[in-house]
Amino acid sequence: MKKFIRMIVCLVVLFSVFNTISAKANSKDQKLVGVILPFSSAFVNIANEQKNAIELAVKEFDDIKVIYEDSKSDEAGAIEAFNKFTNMENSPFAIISCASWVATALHPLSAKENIFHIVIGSAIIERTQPKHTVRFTLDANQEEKQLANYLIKFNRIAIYNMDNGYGNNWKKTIEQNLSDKIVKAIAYNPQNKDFKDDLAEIKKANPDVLVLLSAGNAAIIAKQARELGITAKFVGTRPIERSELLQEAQYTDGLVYTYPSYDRYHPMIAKYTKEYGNPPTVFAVEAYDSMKSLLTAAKEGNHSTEALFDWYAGRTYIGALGEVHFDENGDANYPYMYKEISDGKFKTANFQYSLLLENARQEINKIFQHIDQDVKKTSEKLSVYGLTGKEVNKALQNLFERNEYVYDCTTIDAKGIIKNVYPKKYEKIIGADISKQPQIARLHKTNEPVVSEAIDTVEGFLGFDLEHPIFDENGEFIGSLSVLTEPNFFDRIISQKVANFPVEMWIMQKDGTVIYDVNEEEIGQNLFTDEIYAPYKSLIKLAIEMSITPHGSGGYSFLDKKLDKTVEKKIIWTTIAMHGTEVRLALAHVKDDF
Ligand code: COI
Ligand code: CYT
Repeated sequence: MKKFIRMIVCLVVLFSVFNTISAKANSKDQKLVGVILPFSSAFVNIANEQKNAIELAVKEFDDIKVIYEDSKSDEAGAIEAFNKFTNMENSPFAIISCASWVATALHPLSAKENIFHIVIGSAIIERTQPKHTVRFTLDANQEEKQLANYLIKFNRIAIYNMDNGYGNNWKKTIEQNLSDKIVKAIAYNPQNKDFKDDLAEIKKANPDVLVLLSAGNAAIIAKQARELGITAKFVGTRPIERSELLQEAQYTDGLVYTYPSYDRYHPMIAKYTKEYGNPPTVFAVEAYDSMKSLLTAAKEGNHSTEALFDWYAGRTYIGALGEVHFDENGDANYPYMYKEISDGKFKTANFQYSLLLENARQEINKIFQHIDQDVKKTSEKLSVYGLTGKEVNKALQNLFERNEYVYDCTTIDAKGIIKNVYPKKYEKIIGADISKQPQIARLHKTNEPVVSEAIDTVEGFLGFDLEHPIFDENGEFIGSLSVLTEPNFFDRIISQKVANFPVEMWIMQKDGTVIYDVNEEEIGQNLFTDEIYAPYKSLIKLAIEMSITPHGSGGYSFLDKKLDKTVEKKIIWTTIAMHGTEVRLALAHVKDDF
């Protein structure tokens, strides 16, 4: 009997335990969202801005409740706030939180509690759990690549960063990529008001640029730095665009920083400005998009963590941030650009167009020069070995393996017949007569190295051929050594150079042929003669000017990046020249994007 009672008690206990577990897992309020913001902290202005923007988004939906909790200034505060939500009898179906350190602290907890989690204002997150957390902020690694493009021109970099999960991790990222240039790095408590001692240390290191990984504090820091006689350029990141900086414009003037190029014409921007008296920063823009997208997903019937995560993953969401692409991990990607403080305002930095164009030109040039020197050296070797045979095979293979942008290497005889090729898999082109290709004719005439224009190669694609003549030991011309660039040669270089900037680059030959564009359909088309360009008179006029002028700028109207609608574009161009062939490298951006 005793045994029986014990068994019953056991069962009852088990049952009730099971019941509370399952009750807890199920009792989510599908109308309730929890929001955790750093109200009692140095970032109170950011928190208030986010709250305002969230209220705007919520107004567009019926019957939604939002509860705000204060994460205060650190991880402990955030966890306390999170526990308040999960201990509720009817807990929120989703939680939105701000700040990198909060994101990293709450990410494993939201997975454990199986609650859907959105993070905003979080450039850093240490992800350990799949499929629970969606992030609206671009990762610091991405932003840093863009910032580094600018920082690289300085020689003595000092870093002054907030001592938290944002500042410390961002600093590490810069250190990883530019370590040999860093002369000083100090972390500061964001609650401080006096930074003079640290700044005196920084001054001693004599930096030519001071990177401030800061929010509104940057205003006082800039003031105290200038008063101490620090003349270094100020450089910042996304959280630095705070109104405090304009109040100290005489000290912050010239600050350059990376920032999202969000949609300035989105109705949310005007609505926010009207409602709250100040224009929003990207913190509000992100907060608005996060809440609006979440409530849209919920309205479509998604409430479980899994369904919500899947709604975002792989999606391109169009909101106030512009076009936001979420990858499979739940991380957002969207364009950033350079901004600067000038004339007391936050402005799009004009230098970015020429900087990006020049960087791309130099990169393409450097690769061409490198290949060119290698082809030259190899062609000299072949004066002993000739055009075929074991040694030639080896030389072609080595040349190929040293140059990642090369599609194949060939030897061509004095009549213009291909004699040998590496890789061997293309051997069916051996014997092809390419004497009619203009660069071969030119090489035969001058016996000088050549670079072709875009040619229909015997390999079967539109390619570029770089050739050096081969002379035998008596100085007789016996043929040439050729390398063909990969079909995606320009794309591989340029897509990296414009990555995440709201600009596009294209390349035109002087005869009007488009030899590179993000739209593959355009490659090989001629701007002067092809039908798709005919309706765009301003573009044709510009192309004519480009064909006769090595450097310049202008404007035209044409289809946007996705060939959807006609937009006004601004453009600058420059020239890449190699062995008598010139092409125009152009950078264009939509006027309205800034
Ligand atoms: C970030 O962590 O990415 C932020 O922007 C946090 C902000 C409160 C400074
Ligand atoms: N192919 C090649 N012309 C071609 O068509 N490999 C060199 C030159």
